[in-house]
This record gives sequence, structure tokens and C-alpha cells, in this order.
Amino acid sequence: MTVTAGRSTVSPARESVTMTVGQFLLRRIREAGVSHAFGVPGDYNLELLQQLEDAGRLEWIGTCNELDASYAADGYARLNGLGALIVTNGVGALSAINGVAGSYAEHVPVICVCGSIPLRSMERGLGMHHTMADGTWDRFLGAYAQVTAAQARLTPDNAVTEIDRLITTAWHDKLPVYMELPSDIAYLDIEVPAAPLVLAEPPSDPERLRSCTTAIASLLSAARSPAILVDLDAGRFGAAGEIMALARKAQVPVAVAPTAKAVVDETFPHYLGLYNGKASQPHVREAIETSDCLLSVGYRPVDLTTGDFTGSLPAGTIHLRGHSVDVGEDNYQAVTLTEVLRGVTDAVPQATSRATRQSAPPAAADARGDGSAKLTQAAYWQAIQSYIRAGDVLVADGGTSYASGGLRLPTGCTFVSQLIWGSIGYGVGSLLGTLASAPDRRHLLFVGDGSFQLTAQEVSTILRHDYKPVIFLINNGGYLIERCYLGKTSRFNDVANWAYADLPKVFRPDTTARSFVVRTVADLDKALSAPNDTLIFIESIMDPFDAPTTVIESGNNGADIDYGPRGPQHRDNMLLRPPT
Ligand SMILES: Cc1ncc(C[n+]2csc(CCOP(=O)(O)OP(=O)(O)O)c2C)c(N)n1
Ligand SMILES: [Mg+2]
Repeated sequence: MTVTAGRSTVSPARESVTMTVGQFLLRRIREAGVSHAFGVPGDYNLELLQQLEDAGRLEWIGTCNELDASYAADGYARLNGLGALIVTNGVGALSAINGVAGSYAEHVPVICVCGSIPLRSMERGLGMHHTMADGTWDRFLGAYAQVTAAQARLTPDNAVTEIDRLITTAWHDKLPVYMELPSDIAYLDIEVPAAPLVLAEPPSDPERLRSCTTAIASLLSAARSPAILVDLDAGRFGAAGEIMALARKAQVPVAVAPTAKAVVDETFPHYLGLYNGKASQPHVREAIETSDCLLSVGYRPVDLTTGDFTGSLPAGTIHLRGHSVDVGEDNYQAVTLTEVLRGVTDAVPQATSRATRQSAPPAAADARGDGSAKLTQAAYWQAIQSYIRAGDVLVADGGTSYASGGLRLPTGCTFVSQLIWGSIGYGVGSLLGTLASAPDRRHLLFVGDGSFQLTAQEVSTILRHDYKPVIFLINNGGYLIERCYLGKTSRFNDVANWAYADLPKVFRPDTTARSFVVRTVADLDKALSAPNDTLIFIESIMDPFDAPTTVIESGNNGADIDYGPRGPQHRDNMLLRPPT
């Protein structure tokens, strides 16, 4: 029997179908759970975009530039588990490479498809546009080799194996991949598997899993002050539920690195808070650093997650990763994170004696003062704290907006930030992606004027698709966080003053967006009472030197690390110091 599926012919005996290379690629991306693709058209990918539009499997979200597409695919993948962007040869691919490198640093699985020059041109050595015009065609593949887990140039011969290898690698390793689709092969018929792509964690090696879970469970059961420290891989590998189940059964407190904020529900009774070396609350630091059995999940110490290297984990820390574990001298391979956590949970006795160790952070002094007073950062974050509700998606860009990491989040919230890679403007592009991934949730963006200027145009795409986020923009006349490193009053830290709140109207003349320019607490309260039935844009004007103490201290420490003892930060008044 032969089954006809569109143009394709299915032959059950061979379990393969005939399909074009482009249609197969789009089908596999869809089967991997991705239903949107971001990017910019170009002559080398138009044929694929035509296939995308004809098949209707994926929704195309055209962005203003490829950098924003890479941020959007990243934000999308953080919520959805996988994301995709489609760019054109050279010019598009290199515009996107910063964002894809960010996905690598932050362990976000993104598929970057580049419509590239035709195989015909490569075989005949034809000089083509969007190349160096020197007959070479491997340069961009080479560039992407530095920032992706796997790369391939598709051909009719390798398309089936390479498409599956790359998508599976992205999903399995939680890292981006790059594939070039030469523009003259997308419409060629090839034989492809009829069965859908199945993405599943490989089962652990049974003996390794047993030995590993037994070793961890016995250490944990004997411990007097066990603790768990969670980093972002716990979220990427979908292990938050397992971590909480273990913490509940063994009654173990859980702290998270700033890179993993909200991976563990912050209302969870065993949730301690953020661990960040010296910058942690004392009870969190003590629980982690003096634990006699610390279980870390995906921990990757960097300056911004170690309180600038002031933290140190206990020597015997057990390190769990996506697919391997270290316990003392023993290294376990071929074990998957969720299976290890489930195995340990099964093996430990139900603890009853350990009380939950959560303690609320000290209540901040009321910073709101008189409603007519000039808005301060302290009053701002206090007002936003009461605005957050369960299930919100918070996206934080760079600068003082990082202070959103200090908000106490209700249940079901997601926190998206690019703390390790730290490319400013990421938040605006990423917001487009989180909105496309979860349009029914409320999305809040925290962004500074300087960061916003890198990717502001993507607000037009957000409006074009009728998304309804709340954009909180701090207008403080420049790069305030940089003033905490160096150049307190230097001109290079100033930016042009835009009429930010007017932009929704510029980007979509018929917009229903509500824009506010806020100068006082009372102004902010009024803006915060607006219904979320359209995009809300809140531009808050603040003093150029008003920064949260956490941001000032991290900038000051950063200056010492970056410039060393002979650096210019030691001269008078070179950087913004905490108020005395
Ligand atoms: C792509 C990129 N360029 C430059 C930087 C350096 N940088 C980090 S934060 C920052 C300033 C952010 O200013 P703003 O968004 O206005 O935040 P503020 O601290 O003023 O609230 C800059 C320029 C960066 N992180 N990424
Ligand atoms: Mg600023």
C-alpha cells in the first residue's frame, strides 16, 4: 500500500518518504517542538521561506535584524526547550553570531539555519555576493564552529543524517547548532524517514546509575547540614521538579545561583535564596559554604555568580551535570540528571527532623516616601515588587535592571536574563521570543536606556504581532552600571536622550499601546494601575547616579578585577561609589 502525504509518497515497507530537503528540514524543526522561526529574508534563504510559508508548519516572525532574531530564538528556547532562526549567508549569519554565542555561553539550544550560496557556485568557484569574493565558502561555517556545538553544510546526500544529528545535538547538549542550506538544494527530492524525530534523554547505564545514586544517598543521609545549589542547567535539563522532590523528602534547603533565578519556585518552603558568594544573604552563604554535604547541579562559577570569587564551595561538593556526576574521587558517566535525582530521592529516607530553613529576606525600608517625590531606584523596585504576580515572565536586560534579580517572585514565574554573556539589548529581542513562546502569560521587560538603544526596533515586531508586554525602561541618561566601573562623569557613558515612550506610536501608528513617562512615585503608581489589555510602555526618569547598592558594589569590584592595582579606578572620583 502506498500512502500519499501531500506531494510525498509513503512506502511503509521502507518506512521512508520522498520529500524536498527544505520541507524535511522544516518538518524536523516542527517535530522537535519548535513552532516559530525568527529571522530576516535574503536571496539565499527565500526559497526555504517560501517552503515555510507554503507548508504552514512553522510561523515566521520576521525581525528587524538578525541579532534580534538570535536573541528572540534564545528567549523562545528558554521557555520552549528549543528555538530556531533563519538567516542569510555571511551578512545575516555574522549579525546573528553574537546572540548565538550567548546561547552557547548560557546553554540555550537554538538551531541557526543559514541559507547559503548555491552548491553550484561552490563547485565552480564562482565569486558570489555576501562572500569575500575570493572563491572561499567555508569562513562562516568556521566562525560558527567557535560558538556552536555542531555545524554542517547540508547536501542532498547528507541532509537526512545531518539535520537529525544537529537538531538532536542541540536538544541533548542544550547548546546552539549551525547549518548551512545551499540555496539550490532546498527543492530537491530526497528519501527521508517517515517516522517523526523523537527527542528523548538516553537511559542511564543501569550500573552507573545505581552506584551513583547509592553513593549520593548515603552521603546525604549521613549529613547533618546538607544543601543543594542549583545553576541554570537544572532548568535547561528540566530537573527543577526532581530537585524539589528530593529537597522535600530529605528536607534539604535549596539555593540558586543568580543565573538560575526562579528555576526553583521561590515560594517553595525549602528555597533559601540566591547564592552569590559574599553578596549572598548571610544565612544562604552559611548554608552553602558550611554544608557537610553539598549537592550542586550544573554549577559554573563565574564572577557574577560567586560574588566576584568570594565564594567557595565545600571541598566534598557533589557535582551533578546533565549527563555526568562527580562524587569525591568517582566520576560517573552515562547517567542523566533527572534519573540521578529520582534515584537519590527514592533511596533517601523521608526526613522528619530537619526544619525548613527558609527565612524571609530582611524587609526593605519603605522607600516610597511622599508620592510627589522624585522617583528613586529604591522606590522603583519596591513598586515593581508589588506589581509582580504569579506566572509572570520577567526578562531582565543589563545595567541597573539587573536589580530585578533581587525581586521576590511569586509562584510560577520565569526569569530570563543573560548574566554570563551579558550582551546589552538582549532583553528586547529575547522578549519577542518569550512572547511568541508563551503568549498567554504576562511578560515584563526591565531595560535601561543604553541597552534599549541597541535593539529598540524590535518593539515594532512586538507591536506588529499584537503582543501585550509591559516594558519598564529606566531613563537615567546613560550607562549607569558602567559609571560604577569607570567614568563616573565621563562623556563616553552618556547616551542621546530619546522620546522613548513615543516609540510605540512611531513603530505602529495605529497602536493602542499605553505609554507613560514617570517622574514620581505617584506617576509610577498610576502607570502600574493600567490594565494589561495592550502593550504598556513605562519610561521612568531617574537620576544618572542613582544605582542600587548591589550594582554599585559589583561594578566597583569589577573595576578592581578588570583593571588591576594600577588601573585608573584608583584616581579620585573616577567611579560611582556607594553612598557613605
Ligand atoms: C553588546 C554590549 N556592548 C557593551 C556592553 C557593555 N555594557 C554593559 S552594561 C552597559 C550599560 C547599560 O546601560 P543602561 O542599559 O542604560 O543601564 P543602566 O545601568 O544605566 O540602568 C554597557 C554599555 C555590553 N554588556 N554589551
Ligand atoms: Mg541607563
